[in-house]
Amino acid sequence: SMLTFERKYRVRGGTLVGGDLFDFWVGPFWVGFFGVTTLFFTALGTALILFGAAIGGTWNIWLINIAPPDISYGLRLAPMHQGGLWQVITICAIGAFVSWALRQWEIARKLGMGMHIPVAFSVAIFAYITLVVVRPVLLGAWGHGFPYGIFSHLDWVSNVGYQYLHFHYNPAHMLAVSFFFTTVFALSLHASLVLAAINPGEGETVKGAEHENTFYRDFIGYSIGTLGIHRLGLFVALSAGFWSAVCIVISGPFWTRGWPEWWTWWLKLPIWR
Ligand code: BCL
Ligand code: UQ1
Repeated sequence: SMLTFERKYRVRGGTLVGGDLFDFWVGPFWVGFFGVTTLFFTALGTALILFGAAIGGTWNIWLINIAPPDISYGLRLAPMHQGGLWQVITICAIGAFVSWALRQWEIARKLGMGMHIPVAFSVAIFAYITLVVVRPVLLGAWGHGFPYGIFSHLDWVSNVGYQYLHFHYNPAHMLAVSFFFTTVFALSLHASLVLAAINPGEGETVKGAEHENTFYRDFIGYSIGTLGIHRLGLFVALSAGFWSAVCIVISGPFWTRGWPEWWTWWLKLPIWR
């Protein structure tokens, strides 16, 4: 069944590819050309992950692992059982993620909205592609990609981290982590403020933007505003993803020694030397 407002928005158009061909709904879902490609890549990728698990010697969900090829394969295609599976799964993952972003783009066009959602999701895709394509290509081997598995990817993060002695000294990692924490902080401020405004005491009426602004002006002398907090939130969230991508792509391609050593120039500044 349809929600009351839904029929009004079921209008043709906005597609980037395929014209009217895939411009229809299945239940609540709009299909579109990229709905079909998302489904294709997701189904194929998931089937290959299941196949990889089946030949991997364990069905223990935590231990299932699909590893990239050995470094010795460089940037060539590897045999299926020696990392080729990881390569095809990576292609499927990128195909599915990019299809999903383009589907968001088409739906935003259809509804005459801004492109904030596809732009935001693209930053997450950018971080993923940096991990499994950009950095491996810069280092000359697909074997630098991370393995697909719950415990195995944790091991990869730890091993790669300690390869640079102390990853907390990576300046871009510092920024990424700080932006992640700031994002959580901003959302907790926003969520608690909105819930406080709409849950007044017994007998009081629901409060709106003026009360929200007044709370923060009384409290810290400044209110960023109801639109502003969402702009700030998107900025800090996308910055977290962006600096994550930077922190890993510079580890190896740009800096090969321990990250603590990178700070030598800083420690030698005349101010405190
Ligand atoms: Mg570190 C990376 C935080 C300690 C080594 N580290 C990261 C970053 C993040 C972080 C900044 C991972 C987020 C990211 O990439 O998002 N690290 C962090 C924190 C600490 C920390 C907070 C801490 O100590 C409190 N790190 C350490 C220690 C080192 C260390 C010191 C290990 C010993 N860290 C590393 C290494 C790496 C990180 C090595 C990285 O490679 C990683 C990084 O920056 O990667 C870029 C970006 C988001 C994504 C990549 C997700 C993409 C999602 C895609 C597009 C969509 C998925 C869809 C999904 C499949 C669909 C599911 C559907 C559902 C079923 C419905
Ligand atoms: C804020 O000022 C504001 O405007 C009224 C919101 O909108 C509802 C908020 O959610 C928050 C958290 C603030 C306060 C935030 C800062 C950065 C001063």
